[in-house]
Order: sequence, then C-alpha cells, then structure tokens
Amino acid sequence: MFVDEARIHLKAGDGGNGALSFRREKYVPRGGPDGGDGGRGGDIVFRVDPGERTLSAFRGRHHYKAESGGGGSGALRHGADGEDLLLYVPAGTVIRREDGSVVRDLRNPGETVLVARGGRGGRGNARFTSSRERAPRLAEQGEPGEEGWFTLELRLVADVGLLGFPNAGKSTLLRRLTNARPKIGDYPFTTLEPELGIAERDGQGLVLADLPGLIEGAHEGRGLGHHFLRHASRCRAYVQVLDTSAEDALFAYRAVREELALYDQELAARPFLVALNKMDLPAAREALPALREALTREGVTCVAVSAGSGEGLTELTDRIWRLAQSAPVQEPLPPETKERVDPTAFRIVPEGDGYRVEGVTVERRVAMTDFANDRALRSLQRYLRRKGVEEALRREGAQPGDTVHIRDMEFDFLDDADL
Ligand SMILES: Nc1nc2c(ncn2[C@@H]2O[C@H](COP(=O)(O)OP(=O)(O)OP(=O)(O)O)[C@@H](O)[C@H]2O)c(=O)[nH]1
Ligand SMILES: [Mg+2]
Repeated sequence: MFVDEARIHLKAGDGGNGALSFRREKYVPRGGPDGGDGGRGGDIVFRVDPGERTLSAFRGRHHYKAESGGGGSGALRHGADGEDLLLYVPAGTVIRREDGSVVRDLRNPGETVLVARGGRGGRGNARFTSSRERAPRLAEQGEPGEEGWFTLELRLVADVGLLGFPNAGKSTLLRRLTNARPKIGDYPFTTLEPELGIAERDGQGLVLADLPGLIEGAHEGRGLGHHFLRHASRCRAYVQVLDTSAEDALFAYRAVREELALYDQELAARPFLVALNKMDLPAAREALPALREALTREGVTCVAVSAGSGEGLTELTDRIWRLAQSAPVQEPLPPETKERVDPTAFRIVPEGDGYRVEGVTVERRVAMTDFANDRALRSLQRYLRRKGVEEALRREGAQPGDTVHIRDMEFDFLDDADL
C-alpha cells in the first residue's frame, strides 16, 4: 500500500534533573554542594532518505519519543544527554504543525530538520552557590522536551507528470521512456499509486511521474481525486496522454485540463504537451487529423505516438526534454515560523473553582521545580511574585485559598502576609 499521509505525535526528551548533593569528607560534617546538572533531552530530527519512497514506515505507529537526559549526581557528575531520535522520510515530505503551518518541505537527499527540541538539563545545587549561600539546598528539575502533533504529507517531486484518463496508456509510456516497471492493464485504474521513473540522456536524468487515472470530478475527490492531484502539484510540467482511438478523446483532453484548473489554477498554467497515443490502432489514425487540428488551433503541442509499438517515441522524448528545460523550477514551500508569542507573557483564565496561569516561561519554571523541596518551592513563589503573576491573580479576583493551576500542578493562592 502506498502511504503518503501520516499523523504523528512527537515528544522530545526531557532534560534530566539536577542533583542536590553535598560532599562527604572524612571529619567534615558537611562538605560543599556537589550536585551535578542533568543531561539534555534528545531532539527529534527528520532526514530525507533517498531510498525511502513512501511514508509507510509511519503507518500504524503514532507516538515517537526521544530519550530523556539522565539525572545529575553527587561529586559534580552530570547526567548523560538523551539520544536524538532520527526519523527518515522520502524526498517531497511536507511536515506541518497541528495548525497546518509548514515546519519544512523536505526536498533534498540528506536534508535534515529539527522538529521537536529536547529540554535542557536541570542545574544541580553546586550551581546555586553564591557568596550569600554556601550550602544551597536547591536544584532544578529538567526542562520538558517539546511535544505536539504533526502531519507528514508526501508530495512526490518529479520533473514531468503523465496525466490522463484511465487506460490512456500512461503506464505503458512510462515503461517505454524510463527504467520504471509499472503495472499495465486493460482496465481503468490499474495504477493506484503514483510511480516515478528516470529517463536518462547524455548523463542527465529526468524524473517522470506516472499518476493514477483522472476522471471528471477528481478535484472534488472522485476516483482517486485529490490523491492524484496532490502529486501532480509537484511536477514542473505535464504530458497529457490521450487514447486517440477512443471516441471521446477530445472530451477527455478538456476534462483533464478542467480538473487541473479546478484543483489549482496554477497547475493548469504550467507547461504541457499532448501525447496522442495508440496510433497503431486504425481508429486512432482515423481520428488523428481532426484532433491534431483542434489542438493546434488552441496552440497546444501534440505528438502522435504508440506506446505499444514505439512509434513516435523519439520525437516525444525530444519534446519532453525541451518542455522540462523550459519549465520553471518548483520552489519548496517556505517554512512558517510558529506564531511568535512573547515567552514571558502569561494569561489567567478561570478554571473550576479557581484559575489557570498559562505562559511559556511560567510553565517551564513550574515544570523545573522540585515540589518536594521547600527551598525550591519558596524560590518559585518569589519568582511568581516578581513576574507579577500573583498581582495579576489578585486583580482577577483570586482569594486566599483559591486553587491556582499551572501545568499539571495545583497551588493554594496565598496572600502576601502568608509568605
Ligand atoms: N494498441 C495499443 N494499446 C495500448 C497502447 N498504450 C497502452 N495500450 C494499452 O492500453 C491499456 C491501458 O494501458 P495503461 O498503460 O495501463 O494505461 P494507464 O493510462 O496507465 O491506465 P490507468 O493506470 O488505469 O490510469 C493496456 O491494455 C495497454 O496495453 C498503444 O499505444 N497501443
Ligand atoms: Mg497506469
């Protein structure tokens, strides 16, 4: 099965916790602080593997997690960094965030993008030593790694796409012109998945895509619909293949043009030529003059061929190369940055019988606090006061004893006097 879409959840590694530890020395009741830092959490990175053709590696598995950093320990030992998770995708994979914005349109073999960043390690207590405090009983927890849902969408990248009604002879033509060996059948929709082939000439390669047959209404999802059209969107130029022996050849020609335009006007504006196929059949030879005249009148280049017998293929090849050379390069989709929010900003929303505080920095600070440690807790309280969170809660009407949620933690709102 050809898999060209996937929805996945990524969770980068959490940073390891910093250690709270004091040196043990003979005859010294309590040595200096020697708690090491936690290690960094692993990142999740995507890389283009030219050997990969589909997204089937992502079928049936939705959750991907990078390794967390190790905890720090005594004697200033730092925790080990978590290993990065490297995921391979085919060229032409577009990675998007939940809101649809593009993280990256991966095009080139070896191209790499960091999608979810691992958290930094928490600092051990050795790092909190100061002239005022020689024995800090305070260490940070690791920063949580980034996480979220993403979609992967494969849009094959080809120079020239073969378009046409089912049974027109697209796959037969691809076999003739390239190294590909697609299935050929005397029935519609033989080709269910796009297939790529490479035509070689003078040491240069041209990538041709055999696309599933197109029917009227495809832009609305009929037949293989959007599936087909999505892949057509990455071809720089098209060869429209017609079964010239069929009664409705001209109708088929117009219908395919129409579907392209309805899907995306921009696709219909790309360079194309028409291959009038099945010229070995008498019905095709009969229909040729009228068809050729109609198309030429519209300024369309057409070449009479027989994918079956090989007739006309030298000229067609020639024309396809010229067409590709004249077609502009398709630029990858530009990456979109996440909506830029001020990380230090926060907001307060009512929740249950209390309030919830939301904000990148505030939430991170809470995540990195060890709640079993009184010192850390007091330090967090001071932080929330300094940053105006407490004041803002009061403004919103928070009363002593109300519940305040930050991330997965719950606090009692205390008034100044209690601290
Ligand atoms: N006589 C003759 N038959 C041809 C020619 N080209 C293709 N055919 C036949 O037409 C039928 C359809 O060919 P395919 O290449 O599978 O057509 P397709 O356009 O890929 O069709 P779908 O994959 O269904 O969209 C097969 O039976 C082929 O043998 C040709 O030039 N002459
Ligand atoms: Mg086919």
